[in-house]
Amino acid sequence: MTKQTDRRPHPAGLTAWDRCAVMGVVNVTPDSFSDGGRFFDTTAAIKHGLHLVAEGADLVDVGGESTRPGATRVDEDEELRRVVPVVRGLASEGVTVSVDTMRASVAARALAAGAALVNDVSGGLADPRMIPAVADTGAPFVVMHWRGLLEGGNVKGEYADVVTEVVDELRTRVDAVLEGGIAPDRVVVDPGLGFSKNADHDLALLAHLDRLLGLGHPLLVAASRKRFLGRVLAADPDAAPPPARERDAATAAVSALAAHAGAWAVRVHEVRATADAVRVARAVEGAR
Ligand code: PMM
Repeated sequence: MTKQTDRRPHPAGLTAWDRCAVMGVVNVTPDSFSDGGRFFDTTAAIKHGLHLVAEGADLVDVGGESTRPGATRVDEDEELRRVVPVVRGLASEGVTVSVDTMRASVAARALAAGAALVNDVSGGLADPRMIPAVADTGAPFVVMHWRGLLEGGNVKGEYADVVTEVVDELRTRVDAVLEGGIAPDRVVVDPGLGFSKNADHDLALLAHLDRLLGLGHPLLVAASRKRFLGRVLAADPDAAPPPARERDAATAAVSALAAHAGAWAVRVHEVRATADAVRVARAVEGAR
C-alpha cells in the first residue's frame, strides 16, 4: 500500500505511505545507549538496516554520532567514515535513507550517496552551513526541538508550559529554515523527546501532539527506548527503570498513539512491533 489515502501531512519528495511511516534506526556508533554499539561496522550496519526493512521499516535513519547526554562529539572525518558507506550501501539496495547528523558536510555527502532526507536534532542550529546545504538539494529536513548541548550533554530544560514553549520554539526554527530556502512542504517537525526534557515534559508533549501538528508540517515522533519510558515502566518512582532494550513494547504503544494522533512517522530501534502498531492504527482510522 503506497497510495496516500489519509490526510496526514507528509513531506514532498518522499513516498507517501497511507499510514504513519516507520523509520528504523541504525546508529553507527560505539556508544549508542540503546543498541550498545553493536552495529559499529559498515557491513553489519548495512545488514541491520536491511533487516529493519524486512521487518517493516519504510525508511532507515543512519547516524554516526550519539546525541545521548554526556556523549562526546565525534570529529567530522570519523562521522563521515561511519555514515557515508552505510548510506550508500542501503540506498543502492533501494532503501529510503535518512541521515541523522548535525553537520552540513555529512548531510551533503550523505545526500550525494543516496540519502533522501536530513534529520538534524539541532534543527540547523549546530552548523550554520546546514540549512543552505540542504536547501540547495531540495531534500526534506527534520527540524527537532533542541535547546543545545552543554559539556557534551543537553542544556537543562526548564519550562513553565512545555507544550507552548516547544511549539513556539519550533515555529521560530521552522521560520529560520524557510528563510534559509528550504521549501515549506519539505519541512518535518519533531518535539525532541528527552532532549532537555524530563519524563513529565515528554508525556505532556505526547498528550498534545495535536498542538505540534498545528504547526502545519508533517510530524516525526522519536520515543524509542527513551528514559521517560523507563520511568513509566518502573515499579515506583524510586525503582530502577528497566534497561533500554526492555522498552520496545512500550515504544510500540507510543507508536500506536502517535500514529492515531496523526504523526507522519515514528522513529524506532525495534521495527516489528511498531510496524504492527501503525497498521492497527491505520485499520482503526479506516473504520471511522
Ligand atoms: N533522538 C535521538 C537521535 N536522533 N532524531 C530525531 N529526529 N528525533 C529524536 O528524538 C532523536 C533523533 C536519540 O536517540 P538514539 O540515540 O536512541 O537514536
